[in-house]
Amino acid sequence: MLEHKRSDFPEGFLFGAATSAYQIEGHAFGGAGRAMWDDFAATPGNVVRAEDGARACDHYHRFADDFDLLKDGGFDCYRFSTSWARVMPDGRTVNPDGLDFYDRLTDAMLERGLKPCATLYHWELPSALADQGGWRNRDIAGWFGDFAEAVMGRLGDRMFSVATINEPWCVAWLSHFVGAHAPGLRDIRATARAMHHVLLAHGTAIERMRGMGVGNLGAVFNMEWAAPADDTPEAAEAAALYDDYYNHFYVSGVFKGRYPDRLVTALGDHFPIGWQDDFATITAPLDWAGINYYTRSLLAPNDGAWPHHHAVEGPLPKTQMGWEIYPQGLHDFLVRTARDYTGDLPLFVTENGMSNADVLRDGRVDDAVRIDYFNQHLAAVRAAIAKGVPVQGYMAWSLMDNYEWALGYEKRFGMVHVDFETLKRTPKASWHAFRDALAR
Ligand code: IFM
Repeated sequence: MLEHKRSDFPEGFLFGAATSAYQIEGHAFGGAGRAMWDDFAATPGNVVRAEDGARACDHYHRFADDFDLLKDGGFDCYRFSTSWARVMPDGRTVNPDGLDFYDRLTDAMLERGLKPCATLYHWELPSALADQGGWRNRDIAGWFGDFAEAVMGRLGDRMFSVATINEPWCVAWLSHFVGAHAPGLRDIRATARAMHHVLLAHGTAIERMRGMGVGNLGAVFNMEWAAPADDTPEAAEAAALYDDYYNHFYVSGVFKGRYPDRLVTALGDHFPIGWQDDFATITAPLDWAGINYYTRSLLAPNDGAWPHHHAVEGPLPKTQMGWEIYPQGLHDFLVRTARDYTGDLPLFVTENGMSNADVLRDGRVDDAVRIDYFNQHLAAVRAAIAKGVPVQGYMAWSLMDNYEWALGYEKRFGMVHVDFETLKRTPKASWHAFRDALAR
């Protein structure tokens, strides 16, 4: 059971669940174009068992039942994403079937009283655009603006909120520096360009949507608390650098119109020419900001190449991902983001949750550890609200088990269990716990 109930939160506080297109829809259905994740997964060694999102949860055909679960659970809103490769298979030309699908999805949400919270891009870049350099190519800002206009030209009148790009750190760093996500590059120059272009594309889309009269526009940042592994100055510096390139870079660009000094020093030679002139677009005013939060990292210095640090294993209990459970970080990010960047702007927790090796037994999944995780993180949200931080909603990741990118279907984040053979859905104890809490 959740220790919190709806009435513990301010009037109008929204509870929701989040998913993303490639992770649940079934990318093979409905005429979607090839996406860079199809290519990445087809490259041996990139994804566990080379699994891809071709079928995923088959949400494409089962969305009505999935939305019934949200409604029956008492959720207020649903955070979903619109696949670029589905709407524009070649990255530039609209596929009417793709827009029709999101139109049906929107109406099905509204019919059930669910507020649609769209995220335009959650990582399935059309392969045709990846072939032209993807996030390394400055033209992506205009391409993304066109995509935003196409999608919101059709859906914009019915969205509760619209976010641009999910988790810029993952789009840029994880995918171009670490190489763990598509397109799987390990290239500092590609990284710096992607870091800047992802923000330029964000701002361009905001300007275009604002021009069309679409309202309640925001951005979603993933944040990981960065702590020194010991109390040496070197560990403190390692954590500060990590904090800069993981957390500060994107919010600083969007809300302050500048990048942290450490990163300008380290990456300045690799940013695209004229990057200093783009902040008028990057800082396009927003109506809200979202934070995706899961864990923290402990950083220690090392003698290797820049960024001269490595993460060490922490002592706290861990999820199936090996991520430490550290709810204090969510509280601290909410407080810090409002204090240093967003002020009175509404904040939303747009993702929070844990993967667990859930087992379906006698038609039930007893995910007590996940309920405990939610309990701890909802307490962190309440503590931030008590300090005056304007948090207006919380969205659990995820509605259902789905494609966890390079880790395939092995890591289960859902409040609803999915049998990936039969695709049968079974609400877990955590879904029942939310249903109970949201009715109280
Ligand atoms: O599954 C992902 C999601 O796509 C983005 N945020 C983190 C989740 C868990 O890793």
